[in-house]
Amino acid sequence: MSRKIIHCDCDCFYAAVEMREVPSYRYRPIAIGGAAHSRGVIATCNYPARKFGVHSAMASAQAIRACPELLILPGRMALYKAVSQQIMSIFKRYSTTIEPLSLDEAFIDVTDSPLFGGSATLIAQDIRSTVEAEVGITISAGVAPNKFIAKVASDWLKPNGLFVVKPSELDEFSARLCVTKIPGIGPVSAAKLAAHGIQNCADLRSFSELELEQKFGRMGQALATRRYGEDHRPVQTRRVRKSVSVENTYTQDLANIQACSDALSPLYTELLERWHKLSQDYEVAGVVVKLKFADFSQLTREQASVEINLDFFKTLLQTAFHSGLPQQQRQGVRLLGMGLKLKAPDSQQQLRLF
Ligand code: TTP
Ligand code: MG
Repeated sequence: MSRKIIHCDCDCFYAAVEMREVPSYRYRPIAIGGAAHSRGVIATCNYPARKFGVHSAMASAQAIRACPELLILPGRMALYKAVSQQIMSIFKRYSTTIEPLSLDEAFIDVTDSPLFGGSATLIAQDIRSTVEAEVGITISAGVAPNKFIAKVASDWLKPNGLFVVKPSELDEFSARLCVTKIPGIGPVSAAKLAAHGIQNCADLRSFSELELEQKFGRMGQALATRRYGEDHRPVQTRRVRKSVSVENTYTQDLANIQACSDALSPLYTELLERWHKLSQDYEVAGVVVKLKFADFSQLTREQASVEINLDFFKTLLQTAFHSGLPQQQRQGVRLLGMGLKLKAPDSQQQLRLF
């Protein structure tokens, strides 16, 4: 059975909200992020700023070098959350099967919708114009028979675009897709694939499923399905969290392992607060630490665990710190993160309890 999925993603979301509040910002490069002098990072920027090469996750100092007239605003999370809720409530007028992915992004399943004669394209167009009229920001949408291609499609004509991939176009459209469009294929995996002469989904099709699995392990399975533009995952109304984490970028690098270890304690308090909000619905499956060094290289280490304890994190941090390159250690640590891997409670066990 073919589904009708719409993926909606707001254009430069935080920046769009700021431009709505102050219309003159539309005509100049703006970004939301931490200040350059306190080693902040860009969360997002408007499209005029993108012309200069400014982008999410770039150091603010580097962004200012690329675009000296860039105005960096500190960001107003409470406002962005309120706008997000307003947008999600508009989505709910069109379907009850909605899966929010972040504040500015959601999948909407309209397979059984009677609206607009059942045309997902017309529904998507109506969602876009309603959000623009009622909220004052633009969104891009992708329409496709599944989540994978709908998400690729929403990005296709960004900003303020609508792109539709019909079931009959799925095969041809996906053949041209670069492998990096497949979720989970980052630069490292892409390089590995390129070494086998694989750039796009059409290239992947000349291998058998078995060959893909032999060559690329678990990633091979995903490649085998996605290369034909297929994705059988349903739109999931209730978001299942896989992890919860907190992190901090320090104004001055943490010089040694002792400084890092001391810095874990306040992070741990914050993590526990977040965990307590989730603990009714989840169990702990593991602990994770993340380190970003002064040269921006980063590493994460995780360990299976059903308990949470600050000492677990300290031990794991020791291992992570000492597995960093000696040169990175000398340069110090600019960011520390800690998190928990989560799993849904074991339903069998719950049954046994009752
Ligand atoms: P995105 O949808 O990835 O980006 P965007 O909406 O700003 O721009 P685009 O038009 O390309 O969709 O993320 C949504 C918001 O999440 C973004 O406005 C700010 C925040 N964000 C961060 O804080 N850090 C990040 O690294 C990214 C990618 C996003
Ligand atoms: Mg967006």
